This record gives sequence, C-alpha cells and structure tokens, in this order.
Amino acid sequence: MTNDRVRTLVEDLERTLVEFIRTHRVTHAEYRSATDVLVAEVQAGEGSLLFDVFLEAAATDTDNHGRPGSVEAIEGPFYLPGAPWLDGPPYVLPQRPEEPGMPLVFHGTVTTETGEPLAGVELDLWHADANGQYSQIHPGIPEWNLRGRFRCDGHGRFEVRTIAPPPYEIPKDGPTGRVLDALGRHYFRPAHLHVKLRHPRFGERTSQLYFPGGEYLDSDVANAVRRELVMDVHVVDDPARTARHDLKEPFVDARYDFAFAADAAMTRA
Ligand code: MBD
Ligand code: FE
Repeated sequence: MTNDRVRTLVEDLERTLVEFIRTHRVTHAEYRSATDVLVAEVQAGEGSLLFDVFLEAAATDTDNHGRPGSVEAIEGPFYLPGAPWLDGPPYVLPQRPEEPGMPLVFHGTVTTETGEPLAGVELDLWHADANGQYSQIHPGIPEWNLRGRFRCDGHGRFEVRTIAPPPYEIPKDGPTGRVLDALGRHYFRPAHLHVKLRHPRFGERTSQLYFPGGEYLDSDVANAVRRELVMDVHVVDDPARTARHDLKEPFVDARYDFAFAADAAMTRA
C-alpha cells in the first residue's frame, strides 16, 4: 500500500467515524465500551476473527468485481502458511488413523479463464475436522492435521481424499461471541473447504467451497457464501468406486472447476 493510499483511507475512516459518533450522539461511556471490546478482542487473540466475520467478505468482493475467472472467497482467521507437501498421487490430507467424518474425495480441474488446462498449479487445502476444529488453532489435534499442499497434473486435474467437514461454529466463548450475542446472531458458518491456488505466472487466489443444500448456506455468520462457490456433490456407494479410493465405505464426491485468470500485474511483466 502506498503512503497516499493509507492517508486517503485513514482520513476517510476518521471522517466516517466522527460523523457516525455525531449522527448517533455516541456518549463517552459508549465510546469507551467500544474501545474496550476492541482491546479485549486483541488480547484474546480474536482480532482477526472479529474482522474476518464482519468485514472480510466485503473486501473480497472488491477484488472479485470485474475480474475474470472464479470468484475468490474469504481466507478466514485460521490459514497457516507452510503446510506439508503431500506424497502422491493419490493425495490424502494428513489425518489421524480413525479420523471421524465421512470420507470426501475433492477433485476438479484448473483452467485459464478461457478454458485451457493449467498444469502444475499448487493447491493449499485446509479445513475443520468432524468436531469443527482446526489443527494448530484448537488444542489436542496433531500438527497439520487436515492441512496440506499438492499440485494438479499436466492436464490441470486434481484429486485429494480427506473427510467431509460439518457446519462450523466459530469460537463463541470469547469477545467475538459476546458481540454476536448482543446482536442476537448465531455463531455458524456452513460446512466449507478452504483452498489457495498458486502458480508462478498467474499469482495466488484464495477460495472457499461449500456443499449444496448445506445448513447455514443462507445465514452464514460471516456472510461469505457466493453461489459460484458451491461444489457439485454426490454420495458414492458403488463398491467398485469406493475401492478405487482405498475405501470400504461410501464417500462424498465433491467437484469444483477453477478458472484462474492471471494477475494483471504478472502478465504485464
Ligand atoms: C473459520 O473457519 C472461518 O472460515 C471464518 C470466516 C471465521 C472463523 C473460522
Ligand atoms: Fe473456516
């Protein structure tokens, strides 16, 4: 961000908030309780959670506006850089021997915005476990559980096996939960997979994918669902197909095709 841009934004934010205080005749006690909430959020390590729940989707829409290719989605507060590269194919996300949850095979393609297959794109996938918890964020889960990186093949195809996450309840016992309580809102997000795509010449995209018909699709506490981000999903229980994935039980087949438009700055270079 340039210094000019910082000044434009901070000065307008200041004007907007001063105007807001005047319009609502915010008292000193109300002002102080607002700053106390923000300080409590930061002290509880929930600063990013609060902002990501209330504001991140709007900022993501800015980037999506008028840009070709698949829409992007919020990163959320629980992304960790440096996830392990998986051995494969076939790729399986790191998981405990009896990882709870129905097996999920997530697959699809990555193409350019005009539909040409894009080889060698890195996918960095992370999601919650069957209890709605993320490794390294919630205690008692092995490091990097349900987080990992792999690449699509020479034809832009990818496939990875993991487990299907449930609808997700954001941490509610801290200050963010108290803000939602005050508003009378619930704490839920629909079940989702987070994924980042990276390509040396195209840049990086952050997506998040949802299950059709899933609970909270229409009432996401983070207001981050976009209909373009709903996968094609069906349950497979044909033994010939489950065996192909080393499974004896039915699995969820979830497909998503990404269109990756190069960063304008990178194609100019
Ligand atoms: C999440 O997993 C998430 O995606 C968001 C937006 C907020 C909290 C936890
Ligand atoms: Fe999430």
